[in-house]
Amino acid sequence: MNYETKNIRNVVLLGHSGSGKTTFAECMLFEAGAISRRGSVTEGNTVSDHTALEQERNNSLYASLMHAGWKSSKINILDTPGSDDFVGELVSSLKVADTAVFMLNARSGVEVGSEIQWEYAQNYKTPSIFVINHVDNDKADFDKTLEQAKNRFGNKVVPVQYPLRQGIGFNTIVDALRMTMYVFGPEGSKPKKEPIPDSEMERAKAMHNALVEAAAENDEGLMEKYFEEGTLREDDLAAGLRMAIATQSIYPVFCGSAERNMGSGRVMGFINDICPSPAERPEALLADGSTIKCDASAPTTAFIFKTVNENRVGNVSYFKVYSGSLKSGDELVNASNRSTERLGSIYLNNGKIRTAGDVICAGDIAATVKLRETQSNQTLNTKGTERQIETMNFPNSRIRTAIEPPGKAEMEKLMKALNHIAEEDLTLQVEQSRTLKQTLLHGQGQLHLDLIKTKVEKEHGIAMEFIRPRIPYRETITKQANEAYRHKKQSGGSGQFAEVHMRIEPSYEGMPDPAGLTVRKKEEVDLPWGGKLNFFWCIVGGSIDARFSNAIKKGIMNKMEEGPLTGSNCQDIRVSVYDGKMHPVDSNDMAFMLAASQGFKNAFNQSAPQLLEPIYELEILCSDDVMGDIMSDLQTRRAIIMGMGADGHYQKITARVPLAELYKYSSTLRSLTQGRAKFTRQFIEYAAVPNDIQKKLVNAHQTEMAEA
Ligand SMILES: Nc1nc2c(ncn2[C@@H]2O[C@H](COP(=O)(O)OP(=O)(O)OP(=O)(O)O)[C@@H](O)[C@H]2O)c(=O)[nH]1
Ligand SMILES: [Mg+2]
Repeated sequence: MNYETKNIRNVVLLGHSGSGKTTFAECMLFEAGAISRRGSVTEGNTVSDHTALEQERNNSLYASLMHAGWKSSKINILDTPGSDDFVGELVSSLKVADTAVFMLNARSGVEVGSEIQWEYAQNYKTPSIFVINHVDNDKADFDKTLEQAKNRFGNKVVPVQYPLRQGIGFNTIVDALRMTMYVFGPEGSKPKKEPIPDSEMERAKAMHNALVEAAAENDEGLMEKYFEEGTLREDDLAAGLRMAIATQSIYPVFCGSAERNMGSGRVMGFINDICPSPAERPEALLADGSTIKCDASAPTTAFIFKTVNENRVGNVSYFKVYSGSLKSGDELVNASNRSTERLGSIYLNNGKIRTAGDVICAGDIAATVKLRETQSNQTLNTKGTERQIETMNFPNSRIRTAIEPPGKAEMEKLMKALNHIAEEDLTLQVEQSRTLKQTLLHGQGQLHLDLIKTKVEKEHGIAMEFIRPRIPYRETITKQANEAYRHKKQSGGSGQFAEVHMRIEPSYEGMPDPAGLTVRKKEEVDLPWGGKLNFFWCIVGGSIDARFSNAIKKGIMNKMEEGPLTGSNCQDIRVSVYDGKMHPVDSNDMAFMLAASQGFKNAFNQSAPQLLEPIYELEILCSDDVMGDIMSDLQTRRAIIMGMGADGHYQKITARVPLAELYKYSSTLRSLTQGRAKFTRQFIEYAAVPNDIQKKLVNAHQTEMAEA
């Protein structure tokens, strides 16, 4: 069956881990008749959590695409993992969703994972609705959860429903939009509709009026009608709500129990009736800043938001059609690399179950296989159009680890596997660091990296061990020194001779020229690892030929790459070469390079060298009760607290911490707070390593060199 743009609803399920997204998705599919039996997360047989790893862990690890026909709509459902470690899945799903359904847990209230995801949804300006789930839990508190949601997400959070008899006996929902009461049988599913009893009328009416007001607020015509008649007719109310949702002027709240399959049908009805189709969203942004209209009759533009490598199938590419339509056999051109892709089969997904799709219209989401040259974040167009959908931005990595290098042959295989995984997981970076002489993985958290390890081992059959990553220290100097160095060597017939006199100083912006020297030429070299070398040629009277200046600079750069203190990169140094000697026969580039290297090293050691370490700024979001533990842990990490205070009903701590003290921070924070805190980190600056630590590091390096 082909769906038109106006009947497409792209929905992403968001919410803290355990809030019930996967269970709710299962209800949606079951209610829509897409599956005949409702699976459960604990039994490992849901449509969404279909990978072996997810079933083992009873958690979603990947976003999965499903779809359900509901009335006239095709609802595409993207179920995301709640854990912050898999934020990449959230970013790509939000990119293509037109409505976010936030699941909240009525027992635990608004949890930190939902808060962070809320920020993402706000950045994408995604219309959002809430479902307060778990109301069948004996400790469920709908009102408190609603209050917290209003507190945190603002007064546009407006309830549509509330539960009666919440807790173990829960079976009834009062719906203030329809002014109906839904009473469920023990199996949930389709409820009986009953009139709202008198005892609930006052509350239901007040809620209804609040909804009517919210619906009228955005439209003068509706507002007038509302004032005249004191209420709105059903179709006006629907039209007002449609506008309010699409413009994020209201975030309606539903309730239910996914476990008992109570409430999902009504939410799907609302998605069908009120939530925006892709064409009712603002036009999508293109990379060049212009926008694209969701118009099925325009030339085709499709964006690959996710690629998954599947056993025996190869790459499965998930795409959203932003304009036009596509079908199997179409030829499209990749806007990034100009390659032409002839589309093979088109699939509609329900987790791992794929059915053949026909024409996929603007706004719809589907998958295809065997694209040759196209990856995630790339756009395919009808020949002759060159649009590039604005690409997805993934957050900075928050954790890194090094890999114990296996043998050479194994290493090649390992790198191939890792690069393969990094192609589908855009939050994983694989770095072969020349400076640190380590292969590093950068990711979102310990769970994320552990998952990569499991994949490498299980799917690629390669053992991979994590080891502590080295710290990219830097070396610099704090005072001036002069050094005259002569390199002289007689080997066989010809000899080597070069003498270089240099002054080295810590360099900074706006620094005056070196006193007492005549500067002939200034070069500012941007070092490949960051920072600068200012190289000044101050030779007067031809004591060294200018043709040797490059060799001298190279000698200095070599030493700067492996600094004298700990073998780390050096930065922010000015070297002025002001005198020296040449030999008419024995002087050559090699001799000057060696003289400059050694001379630089000697000068460096006399210039009060200073080791620098990377400092990261952590932003930690946590609940009050775990704040003390987080703070005392930070004290042990040489942290400088930059700020601390309430952020909604959470606490936000901002602290600067040396990278060297952040090893395994993600796991520590998780176990310290039982997952009730989240953090982001960002590189801020290089700062001086304290003296005692510098001494230890230098000694350790000397010992390592002596042993090598
Ligand atoms: N009592 C009760 N349990 C529920 C409800 N919804 C989900 N659960 C249970 O809560 C657990 C977590 O549910 P999931 O559906 O896996 O939660 P999720 O939001 O998908 O979690 P992640 O995939 O980790 O983000 C499962 O054991 C469910 O059976 C509910 O409404 N009531
Ligand atoms: Mg899940």
